[in-house]
Amino acid sequence: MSDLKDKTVMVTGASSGFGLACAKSFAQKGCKVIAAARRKERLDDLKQELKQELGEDRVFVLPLDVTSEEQVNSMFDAIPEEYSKIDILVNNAGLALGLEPAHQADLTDWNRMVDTNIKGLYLMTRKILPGMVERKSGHIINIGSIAGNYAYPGGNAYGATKAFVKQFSRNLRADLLGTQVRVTNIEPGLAETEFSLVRFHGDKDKADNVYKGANPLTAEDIAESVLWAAEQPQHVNINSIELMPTSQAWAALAIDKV
Ligand code: NDP
Ligand code: 8X3
Repeated sequence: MSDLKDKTVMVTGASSGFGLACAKSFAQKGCKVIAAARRKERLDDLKQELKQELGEDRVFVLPLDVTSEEQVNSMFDAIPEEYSKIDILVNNAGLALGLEPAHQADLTDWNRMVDTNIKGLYLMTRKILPGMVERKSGHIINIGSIAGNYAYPGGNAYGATKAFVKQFSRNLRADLLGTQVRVTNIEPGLAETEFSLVRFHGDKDKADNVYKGANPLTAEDIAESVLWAAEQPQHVNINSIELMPTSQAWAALAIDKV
């Protein structure tokens, strides 16, 4: 196992769900964490909580909208020198919006998913990768989804953005051969976070209903798989991890009978 102590880890979407759990887990392992998201107050709370728990400050709060090329391009102006050599990037910021069939879906939702899950992820990667290649060390950990592997009704654009994440991760590996930079795609299934609340535009009853009785994965389960991939010895690259709750499995293909 590789020792993560004193590694610098940047986590996007650290204000909630998987990103929050990852930021905590990496800090608890002795890493310096750049916690990035749009909701700064939540990141400030995370910083304070970890400072109290660990007895030292290991979090740099970076307010960031990953869809903004300008913000991503200028982010190193705000990041202090001691956090500037990023060893691990967790590209986690992302969202699903809507579950309507394609012919009824809201185009604004589709645009936001593409901007965040695809463009945000590649902007972050393109910004941070050159430093990793130069240092001949680094790990990009993308948060994909089972939705990038299997189709489901209403998954339309969301699933397609996660299929991008899957193939982009593989293509990065192809480009990075010989650089020592590792790439992993984590592909979770049903996990209880604010994901459904966002997907259903704040409808809490609808969101709660997704998880009721389902015994879903937790954000901590995902953080554990992210950490496990990061802790592998340098000669081991975990290409992907697909995980689902035991309560989730495939169903038969649908047939429209007349
Ligand atoms: P949450 O809604 O709990 O967290 C999403 C995070 O993404 C928030 O911290 C949010 O922060 C951040 N985010 C969204 N848009 C932006 C943006 N433009 N710029 C920066 N940060 C942004 O959901 P999850 O933790 O569940 O989702 C995390 C990732 O996991 C997503 O990529 C999602 O697609 C994926 N996933 C989720 C699954 C699930 O069932 N929960 C399963 C498989 C994959 P803020 O709003 O403060 O900016
Ligand atoms: C989230 C998992 O199945 O709700 O990516 O799309 S799913």
